[in-house]
Amino acid sequence: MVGDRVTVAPDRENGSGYVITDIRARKNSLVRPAVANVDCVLFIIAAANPKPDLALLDKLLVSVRQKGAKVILVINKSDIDGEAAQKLKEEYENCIDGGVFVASLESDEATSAADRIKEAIPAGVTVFCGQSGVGKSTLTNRLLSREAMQTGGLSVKTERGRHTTRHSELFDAGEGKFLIDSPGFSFFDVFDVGHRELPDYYPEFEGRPPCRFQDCSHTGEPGCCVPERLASGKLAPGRYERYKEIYKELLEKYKNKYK
Ligand SMILES: Nc1nc2c(ncn2[C@@H]2O[C@H](COP(=O)(O)OP(=O)(O)OP(=O)(O)O)[C@@H](O)[C@H]2O)c(=O)[nH]1
Ligand SMILES: [Mg+2]
Ligand SMILES: [Zn+2]
Repeated sequence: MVGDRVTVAPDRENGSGYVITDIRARKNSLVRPAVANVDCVLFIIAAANPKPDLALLDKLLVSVRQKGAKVILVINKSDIDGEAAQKLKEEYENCIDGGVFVASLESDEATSAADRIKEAIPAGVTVFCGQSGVGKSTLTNRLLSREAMQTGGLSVKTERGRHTTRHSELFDAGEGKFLIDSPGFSFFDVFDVGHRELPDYYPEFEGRPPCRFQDCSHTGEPGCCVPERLASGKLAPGRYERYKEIYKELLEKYKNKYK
């Protein structure tokens, strides 16, 4: 897998090149994109074109948190809809530990945006993740200051990305930072989380005051923290609506499995 730590030896049989003789144990690995030993996942969404799939983003956030990687969110294409970009920033600021950035990676301010993002990226391996056409390869090129990856437009008819990137590739960005550009995707079917553990991956439910019941599902129990969290602005209404949908989906899955 891209991100694997391996041992190589000269390829004696062919007289040139190397062969992998050993793959070290993986610290973690992601399914989509398929990469190993990830320290940080940098999600990119577009303010518009393509329309952000926030339910997909919320599920991905849960699954990355489960793997114990840090998360950064870049809201790109603010030139197309600056207001939508700001709104998304407010919606996600309370649940992303590595920073939320609004950017327009094709404009004059792209360099300063890329500098801010680069600073937030920790040492180690960071993988770029998001729908096709949001600007993952554009950001890769900005951070490396060269055209390392091909970028592509959107389909005029569907306003979706064209799946320009077809493989994951790791680059050395200096300062001990390694970046992986990856292909965009729009479905996330391997979501291996039980409904009971779902709340554990929402930082908005943490803190005081806690819910009356320790195993509160936050879907309407008495004494639940949600009304207070919504009122104080810690929990964004959109995030909560999608949480309830995801919870319902996981509960259905659980019931179907044991019926
Ligand atoms: N308007 C606008 N267009 C942008 C911006 N950033 C990137 N683009 C354009 O969006 C299109 C898609 O960019 P890519 O970097 O190829 O997107 P990607 O996420 O790598 O897409 P896949 O490889 O298909 O997953 C290209 O035409 C870029 O020029 C931006 O900030 N504003
Ligand atoms: Mg790409
Ligand atoms: Zn609750």
